[in-house]
Amino acid sequence: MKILLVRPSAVNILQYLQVINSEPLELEYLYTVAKEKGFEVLIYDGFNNKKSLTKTIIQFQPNIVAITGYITQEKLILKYTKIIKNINSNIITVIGGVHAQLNYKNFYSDYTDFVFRSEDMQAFGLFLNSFVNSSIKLSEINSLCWKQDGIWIENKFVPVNINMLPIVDRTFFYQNREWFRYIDLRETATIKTSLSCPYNCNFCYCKLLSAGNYSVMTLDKVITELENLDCENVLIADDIFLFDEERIWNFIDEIKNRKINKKYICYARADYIVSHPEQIKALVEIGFIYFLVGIESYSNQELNNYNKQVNSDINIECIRILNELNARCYALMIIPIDADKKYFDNLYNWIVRNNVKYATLSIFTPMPGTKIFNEYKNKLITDNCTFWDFLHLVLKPTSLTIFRFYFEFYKLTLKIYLYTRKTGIFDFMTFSYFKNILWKYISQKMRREL
Ligand code: B12
Ligand code: SF4
Repeated sequence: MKILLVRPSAVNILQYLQVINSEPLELEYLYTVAKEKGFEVLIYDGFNNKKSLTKTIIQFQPNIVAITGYITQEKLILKYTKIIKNINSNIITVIGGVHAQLNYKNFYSDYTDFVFRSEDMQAFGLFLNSFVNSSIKLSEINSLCWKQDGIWIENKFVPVNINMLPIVDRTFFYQNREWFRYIDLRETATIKTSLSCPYNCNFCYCKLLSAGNYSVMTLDKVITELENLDCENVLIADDIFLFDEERIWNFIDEIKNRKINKKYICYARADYIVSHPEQIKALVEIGFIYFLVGIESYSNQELNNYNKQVNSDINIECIRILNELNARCYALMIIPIDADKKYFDNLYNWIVRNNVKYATLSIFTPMPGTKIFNEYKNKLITDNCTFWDFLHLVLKPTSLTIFRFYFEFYKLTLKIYLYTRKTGIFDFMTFSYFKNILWKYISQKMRREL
């Protein structure tokens, strides 16, 4: 049996800029499981593959196509399933991934055969085996949604521990390593060492994954993965990597003992950084370079509204500590929907005053699956899933017109870009870089992607 694993193409121009282009680790986990079960497997990475999906299917002739994706790709995934069935109605279509986990019903369609609601790789293995071993019952597969006589059946969802993940087979990454970069860090691999997050910020989708069950990978497994990883730069894709003080000290010791020499990017909270300056110094010494910190806002009122449990003084101190260590504090900021012109100006002044050298702006966007989505669901001004990229308004701004809000948002984004440019991290974006990106964009559009 042949299995094709698909990450859909990027759906907006920003993605084409490829300032960040991440390894499709989720597909590599599926690949590992399918290979281990003895199937013939192929990864199709729509972000990067030059060939169209249609051509790939016709040539590879898979029996099963498993698709991952995020909210912005919801319609595209559904379109893929239709195309697949039109090519060959016998091909089995399976959908999974973070968006499907909490919004699985959105994928119930005539062209979808199965939807997975969990991270459980053993369940995926069992699912594949069920096609060659008739004693395996679909009803016994954790979190699987499947159709019986046209009716969708939802198996029980049992949250899993991250330690069930297999040692990932990175053949795909090694074959295509030049695709994957993190800003100025070329050839960046991804690892994931925890599921969900123990905090409770009310806008957050990530903490709801794995049914909100926070689990961490044993340090031994993490260190072995890093030791065997043939790549200098590593994105640690945990929602929060710095949580357990003792685990992080042990991590630092092990990296030193085993002489692992890499550069790291991780997500962290400002309060952890402020309360562990010595540990942060030690992390910087072993190669931590980017700290992606959910600063969210300069206003205490906003921070309270988000239940961030961090105040503005802590945020400022966090930026100071990281600057002093010459680490890069990437401030993740949310623009509230009631922002007026003064808010945008104040934010820029705050960024400059506090020497925030790196920042990204996200427009406040309630994510389907979160509690706050229900609060806002009647106020949405669009149902276009591609707008859920934090760069579009999905709610009507309350202090500015839509046009003026976008104007201020993109003006500030540009100002921050120009400010950050001085640090040199965007120096790789030369004229020929943009030329290549534009060419990739046009050629992908010309073959109409599919
Ligand atoms: C790294 C990252 C990226 C990378 C891309 C990574 C990638 N592999 O494609 C970059 C920086 C480019 C990116 C961009 C975006 N991202 Co992002 N990203 C992440 C982050 C931090 C980690 C993802 C990761 O690498 N996980 C590691 C893999 C191994 O874990 P996994 O995806 O959960 O996969 C496991 C299971 O889900 C399952 N699985 C996955 N797919 C499938 C498929 C099948 C068939 C099966 C059976 C199982 C299965 O198996 C895997 C192993 O257990 C997550 C946060 C998070 N908690 O997930 C946000 C996150 C996924 N991103 C998000 C969003 C919204 C975006 C953007 C749309 C907007 C933005 N500005 O960030 C863009 C759009 C990108 C696109 N696809 O078009 C949201 C998605 C929410 C949603 N409902 O879809 C998240 C959850 C963050 C958030 N703010 O809530 N992102
Ligand atoms: S700390 Fe970060 S990942 Fe955790 S709930 Fe808050 S925003 Fe989400």
